[in-house]
Amino acid sequence: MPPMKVVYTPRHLVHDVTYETYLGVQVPANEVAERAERIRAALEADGGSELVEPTEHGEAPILAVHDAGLVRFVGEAWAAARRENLGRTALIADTYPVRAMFEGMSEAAIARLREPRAVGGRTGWWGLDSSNPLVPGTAEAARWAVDVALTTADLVLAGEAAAYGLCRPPGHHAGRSMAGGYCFFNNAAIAAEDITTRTGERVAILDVDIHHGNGTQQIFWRRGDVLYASIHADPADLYPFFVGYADETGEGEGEGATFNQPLPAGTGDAAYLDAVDRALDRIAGTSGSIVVVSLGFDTFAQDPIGTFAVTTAAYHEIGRRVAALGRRLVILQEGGYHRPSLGENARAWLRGAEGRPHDPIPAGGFGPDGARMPA
Ligand code: OKP
Ligand code: ZN
Repeated sequence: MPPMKVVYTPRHLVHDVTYETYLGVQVPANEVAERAERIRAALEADGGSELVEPTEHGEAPILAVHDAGLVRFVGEAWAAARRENLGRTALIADTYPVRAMFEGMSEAAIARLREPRAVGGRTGWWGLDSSNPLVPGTAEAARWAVDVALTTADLVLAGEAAAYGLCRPPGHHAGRSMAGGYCFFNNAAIAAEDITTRTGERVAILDVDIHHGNGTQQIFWRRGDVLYASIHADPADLYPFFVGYADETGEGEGEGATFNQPLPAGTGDAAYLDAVDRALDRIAGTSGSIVVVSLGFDTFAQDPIGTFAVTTAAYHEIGRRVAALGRRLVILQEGGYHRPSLGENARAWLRGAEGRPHDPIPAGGFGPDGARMPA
């Protein structure tokens, strides 16, 4: 396969996040604009791949996956927060409707709970965690990230063997009615839903970000037509903590269509590749011709918030094995926070998927403009 098309828009830049909070402490943000710019620059410098602008797809494909209230909240939140006149630069919730608050209440009583009026309450109502800053450009960027995902799906539905969408912000923690984990809309879930609706085929989602994609799992939990296969750090040790265990397999029509492989901290290439093979075996056992890949590079040894030890060479091999399934690939960016390695890791993964040699970059690495530097 020749170098694949890369869907990218600079509109992500307005999601300009500076800080997040980690257990209440303000720390420099991990999910920053530089991430996508590094990847774009590296792929451009590598040559061959064609940058494609996303096209607008409107709200309907988002509403096929997300509650209208979440979409409204993300759209209104910044303006509502600004009305408080605190001079804030980001909005982060502090009060969440955790399950213990409703312990003992019936499903009917729980169903009568409602979205608060105050922006603080609304942010908790639609949120998962307090590491998820919403900034003035978040709504716009989140919408464009969905359009990047849907345009990537369009390319594949139009016959491309594979295409890569440089989504930012990422998506796999966003549930039907919930933002969180740097995610606002679930780009991969929206693309998968769009693909299965338009083709009538089953779709598989392979999630290789180090974090379990709780949002994607939740959205398709009762769905038999969308397989969710994820490889991630044991939720007992890492965000999102509360779901992602191997005994979560879906329910109802979806029984057996969730396949979680939690792995221990320190997992390296060999054990990781074995898990990839198991996920691919499972996918091969389902019908359908398209796989959506939730691609994270936070499994990388040097990732600042990850706990695995996967190498750049392994990313090439993972890309190769995923493509060897023989299905068409809608590859969508999720996490990955070691900024200096992101470009090279994306380049290695995509080259593997394209069937091109890894051709590691010289010791000098990439220059600031993404150009290959001599050793
Ligand atoms: C998003 B994706 C670290 C707190 C991290 C959120 C992690 C979200 C990861 N200081 N909490 O899956 O890469
Ligand atoms: Zn992640």
